[in-house]
Formats: sequence, structure tokens, C-alpha cells
Amino acid sequence: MVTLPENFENYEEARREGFLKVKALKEKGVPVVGIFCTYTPIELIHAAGAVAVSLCGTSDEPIHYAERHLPKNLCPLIKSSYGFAISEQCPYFYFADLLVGETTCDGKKKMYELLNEIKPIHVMHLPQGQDMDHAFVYWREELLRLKEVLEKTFNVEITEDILREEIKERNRERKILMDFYELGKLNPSPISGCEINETIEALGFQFDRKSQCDFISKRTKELKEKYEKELKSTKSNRPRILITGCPVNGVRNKVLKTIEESGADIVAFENCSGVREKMTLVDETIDPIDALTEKYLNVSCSVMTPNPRRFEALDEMIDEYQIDGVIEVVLQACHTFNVEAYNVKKFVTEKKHKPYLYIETDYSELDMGQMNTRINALLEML
Ligand code: BJ8
Repeated sequence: MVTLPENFENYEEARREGFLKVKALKEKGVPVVGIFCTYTPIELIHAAGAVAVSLCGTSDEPIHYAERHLPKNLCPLIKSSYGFAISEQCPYFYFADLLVGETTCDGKKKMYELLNEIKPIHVMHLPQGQDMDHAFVYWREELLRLKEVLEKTFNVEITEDILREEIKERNRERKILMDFYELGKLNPSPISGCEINETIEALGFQFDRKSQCDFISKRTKELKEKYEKELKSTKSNRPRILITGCPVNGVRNKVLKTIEESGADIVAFENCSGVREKMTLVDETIDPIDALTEKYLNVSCSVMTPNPRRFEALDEMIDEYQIDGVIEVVLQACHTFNVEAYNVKKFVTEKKHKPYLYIETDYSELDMGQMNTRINALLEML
């Protein structure tokens, strides 16, 4: 069982509590901005006095609503997000004053056009590559455009000083979260991958950033102490797994639990449910807009072409987390991660000499049996 702050018994409880919290914030006049992606420069949203809430759908439930408007063979994350919006089942969507999206994958950017018919959405245009001077200039302009939209929508001024403060605060949060994720570097790990994933997702519904940080710091300290006292001198023969690819919150039970119940430990997440965005801090010493531009342009998602930073991260993480095997999770119809998987497999097996398993799945339970068989076959090799 995952341990969450006092009044939360589990993830569902945390989500329900979150509804009341966001309602209370609205009643106090705090603006709410719905977001969908790791490329969103959250610091600008916080500097506008708003809270940012992730609207990425992680449930199969609303997908049949989405399929009234969207093709069946589309990524489940996109369908779930849209399904929640049109079925009015998501209080977070309901309370959002503004949505912010980015032109990442084709499915998401076209879905934003449909969402715009229900709720105002500002779409940031993301360059397709990172290492060109004009990509920096272009993305910087997009950050300034978002800043203007936030100022106008919420009738505030985002000053340089406020932005610098938010950058510092968000960096502090990133360090605390990285410390938590890096518990997986301990061998044996004092925490399961499912608990890491569930804790981070549930805390996202808290909105009180200070208590989120306090909770994570306390939990990290407890687990480090547990490692020192009970685990340090023990040896585990459970293989250590790194998860890479698409976000995995929507397949926690189907994929992550199956891996751990089959006898392996998930110790690292190279994806947007894990450390992808958190590994690099925002430079606090330069112009804040330049610093945010640089930081977010360098997020290593497969929508970038080429995408060398993802391979640098994999290289580093496979060594630092002492990985025995890599499992790539690709959500159905996610073309960019799907195509990039060819090079990821080559990199993992030929350069790092580690076993690799590719799993393509959706949010349904239809392929549970097949998933079990494939995961067990990989674990037998380790
Ligand atoms: S930065 S991973 S959060 S885009 S899985 S919707 S890419 S078809 S979620 Fe993502 Fe931002 Fe990238 Fe991260 Fe499209 Fe693929 Fe679906 Fe995806």
C-alpha cells in the first residue's frame, strides 16, 4: 500500500480530495490552468498567480465518449483526456479557466482544435528540433506569447522578479522530487516502482506545493533510513528494470504491477511520468525567459527530431541505477515513440548490452494475459 499524506488512503482518495481542493481554490479566486505536457513552462503559470493542473487522461473509462469524435486507432492518452473533457466527468477540466497545450504529436495538436470549442486553449508552437539557433529564438517568442496571454487573461503582470522567484521555487521542488526518484539507485531499492509512480501522481492532486514537498522530503528521509538500517547489507536477486517511452500512469496496474509481481524491481523511469523533465534545472543566473526557453526546449521527448538527449539520459541512467533490463512502454498509435523504439532497442542491446522488451499497449485490460507472458519471458532471461 502506498503511503500518502494523512487523509489520503490511496490514489483514488487523493484524486477525490483534489476535486474539493481545486473547488476551494476557485472559490478563493485562484485561477486554474489545465496543462497536458512536460513542455509547458509551469513557472510562467505560477508567476501569473495561477495553479497548473494536469489534464492528461489516464483512464479507459471516458474513451468511448472520445471515440464519437476521434478515430479509434489514436493514442489512449489523447482519447482519455478528450473523453473526460466532453463527458464533463472531470472536475479539473470543469474548473480550468484556460488550457495550455503544445504542438507536440499530431494527435494532441489536432485534439486541441476540438477542445477549443469547449474551453479556451492557448497552443504553444514547439520547434521540431533542439540544436538550431532559430529553434531557440522561435521557442523564446512562444514563451513570451504565453506570458502575454496569461497576463491578459488573469489581469496580472508577470515581473522579472516574480518569475525569478518561481524559477527558484520550482528548481527546489525538482531537487526534492529527484531525491525521491533517486532512491531507486540504492541497491536493493527501498521503494517499489509502483509506489514511486502512484505517490507522484497522487500528490499532483494536492495543489499545496509546500505540503507536497514536505511529504516527499519526509518519505525520502524515512526510506533512506530504512535502507541504512535494514537493507544495506542485504542482497536482492530481483532484476532491476528501467522503464522508458510514453507516460505510464494509465497502465500502472497492467504493466508496472505485472512487472513487480512477476519478481522484478522497477527502479528507474526515463519518461514523462518519471525524471525526463526533472533531471535538468532552470539556470537561475541568466535572463529568466532565456533560461526557461533553454530548459524546456531541451526536454528529450520523441517528438523532437533528432532526439539525442534521450539517448544521453538512457546511457547515464542504465549505469547509475545499475539496470539489468529495459522495458519500453509505447502507447498504441504513438508514432514518434514507436519509430524511435528501433534506435532505443539498438542502443540498449548493442551499446549497453542489456536485454530490452518493447510493449505497445492501451488503457484497456484486453491484453493482460499477453502482457504477463511477455514480461515473464523477459524476466527469465535476466
Ligand atoms: S513531452 S511524452 S507529455 S508529448 S503518448 S500524446 S506523444 S501519441 S504524452 Fe507526451 Fe509531452 Fe512528449 Fe512527455 Fe502523443 Fe505519444 Fe500519445 Fe504522448
